[in-house]
Amino acid sequence: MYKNIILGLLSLPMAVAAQESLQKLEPVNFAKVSITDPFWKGRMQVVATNTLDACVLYTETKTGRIRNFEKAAAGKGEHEGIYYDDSDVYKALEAMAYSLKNHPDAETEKKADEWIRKIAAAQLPDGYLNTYYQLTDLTKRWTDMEKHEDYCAGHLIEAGIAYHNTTGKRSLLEVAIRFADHIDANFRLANRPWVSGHQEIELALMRLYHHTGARKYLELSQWFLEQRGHGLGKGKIWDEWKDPDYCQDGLPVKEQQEITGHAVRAMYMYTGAADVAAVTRDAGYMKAMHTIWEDVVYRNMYITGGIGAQGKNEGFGKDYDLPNETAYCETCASVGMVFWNQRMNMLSGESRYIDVLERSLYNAALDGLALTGDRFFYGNPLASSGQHQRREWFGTACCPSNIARLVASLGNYIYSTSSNAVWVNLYIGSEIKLPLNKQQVGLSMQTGYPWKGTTTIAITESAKQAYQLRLRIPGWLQAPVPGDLYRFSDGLPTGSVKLLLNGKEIPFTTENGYAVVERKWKKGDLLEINTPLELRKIMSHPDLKQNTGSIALQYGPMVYCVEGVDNGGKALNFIVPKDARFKVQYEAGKLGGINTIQFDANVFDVSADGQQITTTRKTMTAIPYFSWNNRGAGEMLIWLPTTVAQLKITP
Ligand code: FUB
Ligand code: ZN
Repeated sequence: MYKNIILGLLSLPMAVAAQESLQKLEPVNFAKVSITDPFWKGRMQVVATNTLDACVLYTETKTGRIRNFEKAAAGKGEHEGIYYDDSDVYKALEAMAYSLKNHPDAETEKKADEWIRKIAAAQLPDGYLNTYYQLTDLTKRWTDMEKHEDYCAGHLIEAGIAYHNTTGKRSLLEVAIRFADHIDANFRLANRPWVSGHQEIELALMRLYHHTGARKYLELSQWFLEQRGHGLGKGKIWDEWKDPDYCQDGLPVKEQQEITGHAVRAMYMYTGAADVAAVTRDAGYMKAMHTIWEDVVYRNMYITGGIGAQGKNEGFGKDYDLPNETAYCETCASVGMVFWNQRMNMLSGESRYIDVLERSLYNAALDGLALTGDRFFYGNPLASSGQHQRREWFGTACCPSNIARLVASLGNYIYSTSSNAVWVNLYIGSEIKLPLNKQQVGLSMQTGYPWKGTTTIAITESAKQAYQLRLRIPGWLQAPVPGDLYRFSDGLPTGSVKLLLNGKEIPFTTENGYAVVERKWKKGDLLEINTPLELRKIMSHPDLKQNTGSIALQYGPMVYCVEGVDNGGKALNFIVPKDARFKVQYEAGKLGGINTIQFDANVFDVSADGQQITTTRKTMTAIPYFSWNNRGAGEMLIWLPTTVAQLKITP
């Protein structure tokens, strides 16, 4: 029977998605983008090896995640771990799939195929698949909406699509489709209420809709969104915690105006809502998301692009309440920020969403991954007294495979297209060849980003007719982020972009934060984009009390921090004086090659008996935030005090 479902799907019109989609921009899939970038290529290599090795080790050997599938297939055995652990297997498979595209590797593919066989063997004949309920009490399945059955299904769907895309193998996709159909039949078609306690399935179903062209997945995704905000939730969140806002269920999605609750759940849900809106152009979703996005970025986002200030709900607290040392800023939430902001950019064509995406990507998200690729941060604080340390793995292990899948699929975020334009969103060295408006476009981008502001784009295919290149003008040339949560404190003029075509400066128009150049491009044309990188000092909105009297340093997209290891073991005992001079320099041998910032500081030392303070003028070194904690634990600070009132110094 199942084969028939697949054959049926195959015969569905694959063009449905394209016809229906009124989305402004189309993403260029990572599989069409070959990354050559010195900064990112190394990171992708490390993910393909060390990060995936860690995922395999902890998924298969050091924890029972794969054993759970073996036991479920055998129909006996005790469930090991936590009820959402299946999702980590799926996310690791998704990361493997992306990575196989960039770095083909027979061993990785063999391991993935082996896991997929075990997953498929565990699936029940009715399509249900969840090792927790299968190994505990199947009669209780679908009774607690918080128990992540649909969340795990969502990650299964994403993995199935990714693996199909990369390898052409359908087996995992088929498992995913069977589970999606099980959910559709038992909930949407059966008119049985279900409020997902941990959203994710909405965005996954939209991916399945685009992948298969089957409209029922769009309808199911929309159905999941529409379940929210009507008091239908049942299970721990609703009955025990009495906190529907925790999972964004306090109001119908279209009526929501404020960001609430768990940060990852929120990001995944709004990504799914944006995906639905891209197809349906539902004004309700678009209006709600616009308002909520402003609430996130204008009042609730860290300078690193991290979100979710509090550990107690793994999510949002009060407006402007952004503590630094206890900042939760879960890595997964930053991955979610990348997803959501990409979708908002696709809907609107506005560069400010990419500004936020870039900030989260280069700072809060990348901080989640050690330079070696085999240590991870779950939370990403903005200050440390030395208590923070990346770890090999976590009991709840959502973050490692999430950062792995993000880095491995980086190509998804660089370019997009509209009817007659290629949009360059991120400056990352890469090559693409793709069809655009009945012709073939080929681009080869080289860049010194994020350390230098010069990028060249060489045209590798001559055009038959003119088309546009739309080049994002980084928002950080004008302001740190959209809104007034942060602003430059140094009064310097804002930077501006210069474009040179074949060595000569050219005029350009600007639209929605993109420089637009239209031309009948010839093979060999060379477009140079100069985005001046300058050291900028940032201060916070006065209501953000935790940062009163402090400044942060930014250079290009990177936020900087002071780490003890570069500064005599201390990072919390100095102030930046008004007359401090700053110097930026590239240090090839440090932390894989980074720009460091040297600046003058007044350093305070307390004698061992606590009786005396000495003040010395010293040169301090700041490093890009993402690279801290790669040389052991120690003090770290992003918001640097400018007066002694902010100091907490100890002997
Ligand atoms: O519940 C699954 C994942 O575990 C969430 O996304 C994370 O925040 C962590 O709670
Ligand atoms: Zn996580």
